[in-house]
Amino acid sequence: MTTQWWQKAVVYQVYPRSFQDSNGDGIGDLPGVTSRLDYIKKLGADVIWLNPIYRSPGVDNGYDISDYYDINPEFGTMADFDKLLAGAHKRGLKIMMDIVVNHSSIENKWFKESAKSKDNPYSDYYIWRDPVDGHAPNNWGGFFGGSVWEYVESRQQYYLHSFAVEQADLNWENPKLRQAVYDMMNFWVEKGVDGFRLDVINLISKPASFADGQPNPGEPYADIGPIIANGPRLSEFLQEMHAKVLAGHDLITVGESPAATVADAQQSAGLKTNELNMVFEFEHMGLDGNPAPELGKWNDQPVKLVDLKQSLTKWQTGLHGTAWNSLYWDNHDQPRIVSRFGNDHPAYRERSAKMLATLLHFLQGTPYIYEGEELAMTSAHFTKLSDYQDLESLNAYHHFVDEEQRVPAATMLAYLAHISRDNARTPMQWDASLNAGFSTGTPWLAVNKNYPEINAKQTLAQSDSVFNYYQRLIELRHTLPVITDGDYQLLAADDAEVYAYLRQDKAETLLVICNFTEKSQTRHFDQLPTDAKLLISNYADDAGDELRPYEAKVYQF
Ligand code: TEU
Ligand code: CA
Repeated sequence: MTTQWWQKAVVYQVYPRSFQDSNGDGIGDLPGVTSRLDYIKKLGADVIWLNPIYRSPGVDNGYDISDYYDINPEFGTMADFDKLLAGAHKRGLKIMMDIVVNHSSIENKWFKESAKSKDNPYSDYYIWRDPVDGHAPNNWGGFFGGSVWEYVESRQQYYLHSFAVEQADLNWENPKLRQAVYDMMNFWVEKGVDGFRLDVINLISKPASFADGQPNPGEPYADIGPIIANGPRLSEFLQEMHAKVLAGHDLITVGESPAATVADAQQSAGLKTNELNMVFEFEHMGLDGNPAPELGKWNDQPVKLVDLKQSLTKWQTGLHGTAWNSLYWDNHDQPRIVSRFGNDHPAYRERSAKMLATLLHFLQGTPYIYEGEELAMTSAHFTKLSDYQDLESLNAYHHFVDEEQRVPAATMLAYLAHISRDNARTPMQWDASLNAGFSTGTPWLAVNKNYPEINAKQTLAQSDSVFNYYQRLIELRHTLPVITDGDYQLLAADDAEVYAYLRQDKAETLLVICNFTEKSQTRHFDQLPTDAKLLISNYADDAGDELRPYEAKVYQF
């Protein structure tokens, strides 16, 4: 297969709520994004992924859509969207929409109709089941806690919701629902959007059997995630979506795929399977230590470098030549990477952020940069529960601390400060003025206190900035074919401090070396010829076999 444009592209993720407020209501909006297009262009990214901007009651910050054909009034109007799209296209930037079709809001017309009776045109748009012995149909528990079943009097039935009660799962077994989804996607394609990020798309095909699962330790519920991920008809549905929406358009597509294995991705993101271009896999996001399995994702443990190497290597070699990887450290669901895998102490923040960027941006795949990552913005590290807005964080705290007394409040707050989704949702830090230049009103989520030191204006004035480093990484991806096409070889798999790998094609080799610690390390690489060129580094000079704290360097030969 010849190289496709999206295989050389870099995507910049904009979380509209937190990017730029234009009217002082404390909520980022579409005119705000439009006013910052030049900034994204300056960075050098090719595509903007916009988190959901559709009409929504906002239970899960837009992942609960009540009208797929309309814009959330908090963000603006369809005219504002058209301006944003035109402004992006004028600058050679593409726009990728976030499509949420595993579930919709219960405020959606589809659901309101469906809930009315068992025989109306929408009755099979959702997953309804009769009670069993007066109870919910099974013991499945949702991503945001509690049962996945909610009873509705008018139908005397339960509907399934994998996430919040207000997010009802759509019934993909129903061909009419599928056609309605494709029609909606085609509406956006006709508008001229350039691609789709498909929210939890690998959960759409539910299993044939709705039998009980193995409950979690200490819980009445079994996690629905592994039960519904990569279901029996997923491939069939994606191929149908390809035929009815994607085929014949030169779009970029990425399917968010929790619990996907390499084999699943070879299918969903295969180079020849006619499904999606790539998937977001989660393995490297679940490696932080797990001190208490009964607390699910909640922890405050660092990741072990050897585990990270193993995981990334498995995906690099597993998909090479057969499918395509997406590369990410951060998004709106994860804490800030410099605080998680790097070191956000002022002495090491910029250096370790550049090191992490180096590691990721020389891998094979399409890199995603989450707003503020290019400034090495840090996790919010909130200290009080009242600082949080995210329903996943709040539900987990109430469940584990208040209801179950399974963990002391202070410990749970430490876990939230480490891994809560709100860590990355604080407003973009533009400058040192009021509210970091994000809004003249009160921001919907507190601005990180470090904004006077960490902000775009300050960064853009600095010649060796993290921003500037990302610019160079993007440029290198655009110009060096080996980054896109070369094969990958891990060096010293058991080294717990230094991550090193080779990228190689017929013409050249790159050796990438990253010191993950705040100590100097000495490493010698026999592969390195004496006349190799230092391509990029986060230090001003080269100390040879000595690797200084968080040093990253790439040789070309
Ligand atoms: O996320 C799905 C997902 O699997 C997780 O990242 C989830 O958000 C949670 O953090 C698990 O611990 C997607 C969206 O990215 C997320 O923002 C939505 O809340 C979710 O789907 C539901 O639409
Ligand atoms: Ca606003």
